Amino acid sequence: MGLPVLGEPYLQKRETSPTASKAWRTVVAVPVWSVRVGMMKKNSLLIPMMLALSVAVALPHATASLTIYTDRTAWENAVGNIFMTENFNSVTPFDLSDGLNDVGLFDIFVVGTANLTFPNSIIDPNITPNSLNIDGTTFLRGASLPASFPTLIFSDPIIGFGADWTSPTSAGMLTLQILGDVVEFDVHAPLGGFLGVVSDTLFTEVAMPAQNAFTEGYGMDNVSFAIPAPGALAFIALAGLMGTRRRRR
Ligand SMILES: [Ca+2]
Ligand SMILES: [Ca+2]
Repeated sequence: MGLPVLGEPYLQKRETSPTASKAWRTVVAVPVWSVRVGMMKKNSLLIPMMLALSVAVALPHATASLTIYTDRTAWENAVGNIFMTENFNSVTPFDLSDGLNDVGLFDIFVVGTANLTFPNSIIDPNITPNSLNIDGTTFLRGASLPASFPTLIFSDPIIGFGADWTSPTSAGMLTLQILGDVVEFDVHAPLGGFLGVVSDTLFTEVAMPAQNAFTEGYGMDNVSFAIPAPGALAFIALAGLMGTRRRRR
């Protein structure tokens, strides 16, 4: 895949992080903002891209406060019923490559080297029947390790994300990581089903690494995401500024 690609430098940075679960948490706790600022010194070619991203996201702070939903209707109401859904049903089945893959309404970046014995794949159940399938239609069969996993990359900043899942809680223990916050499936969706979040901070990436050194296999389909309305954006920026002021006192 060619460079530069939105999100790729950050992801490559994370790719070099230690695989141990404890160390991983330490690394992801580093604010996204500081990682990107640090990289600007190393590669001046990245500066225009970083600036563009900074303006687009305009993050007042780099960590998000996430509200978790296990009911799809409740999530839809929380984002004001303004969202889009990718069900993969128009995607021609293929195995995801390392790096960036164009998948319908968003991209999927495979961090690290995809597991060849249990690949990250967009699977059509008519071609490859699979127990991880969710509703009998094309879906993502995911495979994640701590340092090898798919990350969803959205072209516009979003405020909410959710999907239907199967079997995210085997030995590997799938997590969602959004702006350094970790959402664990074992607590919120032990048997699969809907898991979604609404954030107080805009984000463009949803990483899906496993916590442990076991490959976590899972299914994902009906990926919904919410791009806030302009009025909501102003409210988010105001809330962020107020939070910043509060912390300075
Ligand atoms: Ca589908
Ligand atoms: Ca599993």
